[in-house]
Amino acid sequence: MKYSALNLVRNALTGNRNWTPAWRSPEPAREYDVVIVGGGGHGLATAYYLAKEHGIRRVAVLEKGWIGGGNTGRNTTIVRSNYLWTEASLLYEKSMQLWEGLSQDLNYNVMFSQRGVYNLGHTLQDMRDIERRVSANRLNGIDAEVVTAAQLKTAIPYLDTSPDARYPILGASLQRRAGVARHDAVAWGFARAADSLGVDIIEQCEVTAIRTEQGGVSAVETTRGTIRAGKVGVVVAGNASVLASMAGLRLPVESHPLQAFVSEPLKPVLDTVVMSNAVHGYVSQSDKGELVIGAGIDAYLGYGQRGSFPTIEHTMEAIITLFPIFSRVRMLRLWGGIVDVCPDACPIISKTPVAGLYFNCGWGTGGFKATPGSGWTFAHTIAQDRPHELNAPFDLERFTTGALIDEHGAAAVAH
Ligand code: FAD
Ligand code: PYC
Repeated sequence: MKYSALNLVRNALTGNRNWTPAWRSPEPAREYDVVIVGGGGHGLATAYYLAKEHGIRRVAVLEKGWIGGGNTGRNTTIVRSNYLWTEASLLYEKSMQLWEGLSQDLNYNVMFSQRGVYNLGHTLQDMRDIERRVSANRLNGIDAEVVTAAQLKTAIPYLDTSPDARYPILGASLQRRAGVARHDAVAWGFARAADSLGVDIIEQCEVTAIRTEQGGVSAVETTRGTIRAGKVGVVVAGNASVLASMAGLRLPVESHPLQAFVSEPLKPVLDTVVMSNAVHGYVSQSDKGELVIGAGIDAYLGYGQRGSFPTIEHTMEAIITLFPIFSRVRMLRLWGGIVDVCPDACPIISKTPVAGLYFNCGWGTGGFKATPGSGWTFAHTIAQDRPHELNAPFDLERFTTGALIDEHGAAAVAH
């Protein structure tokens, strides 16, 4: 179908009956070279890069609900690469570089907007940590700068930079290349591009068991029948432990709710992203005008995609502390996702003791920014049966060797 204004009107008036779907909806084949479990951004990106970079096209993405319906469609879309340790910085920076060409690569506008991300400092120790991280970022070739409270006052006029604020702002780190992207478009863009390379995207297809033969993966059982594959990549975020237990594995991962909120739409008031670890909240403004707000995880473990009232109150208090002007804004809706948290606040992109079974999880509160880089490195790991040098440090092995990469300080959203 041609994309003309007339077609747009016709489709709107006919309930989109004749709209050509952007990807096929095939019946699952009996066998694939690779099965990816989880149709979030990471799973779809993995399938895309398997086909594009490694020529592996007999690939299925199995999604129990609808693609992007998990954390991918529930996150607050912040993209940055300013992590402390070299291992993490390089991984997230690979992702940043892919983001910078993603709309062109997928031929789909993912609305990547490099509007900058500020991480505020409220104490002398915050400022020392900021300076240390900025230096570490620069040594890794990542753009980062320290800005003063006076610069913040000019750049973000509604931010309360007064010295008598409850948590006075002493300065911030700024990554100018950081920003936001449109989360749904990321899922749809990867889905459409993967589909066009022959990947089968199968929604409403829950994996209920993982079968092994002679120490290697052989098939998955699903609500739509048995699907055989010699390689299975599992990318199910908050459900990672559940899938791991199907293969007799235990992961060092806990699942927590993480909430987000949007306000009623406003005229443009905030053209960047502001995060504060100490006050503990963050806010940006979407292209529709809504304030997009979040804070940290709900402390308890759970799989319900909702959080508790104390976290809602805490988040609102934080945002109003930072931006008193927002106290009169009405909130429109809130929701929760389930994030998978590792003890060192870093992900797992790894082979497992079961041959042909790979896990990608543990992104906690911060995996959206990693979507392209995660898919790119996971595809390499699956195709070559060995990690790429960028994800080798994120192997499961680190939990036995002790070579943890502690990124709690750079997580920005506590988890
Ligand atoms: P998901 O998108 O969750 O995809 C996993 C999929 O697996 C789901 O669709 C699920 O239905 C499917 N699945 C589960 N079990 C099965 C099964 N048995 N069979 C088949 N399919 C199954 N990160 C950032 O970088 N920036 C942010 O601003 C940010 N904000 C966030 C705000 C909130 C409220 C939340 C919840 C998360 C946020 N994150 C953020 C984290 C980010 O959303 C995630 O790390 C990332 O989206 C994970 O992507 P994914 O593809 O791995 O997971
Ligand atoms: O990791 O930058 C991040 C983030 C922002 C909001 C949630 N996670």
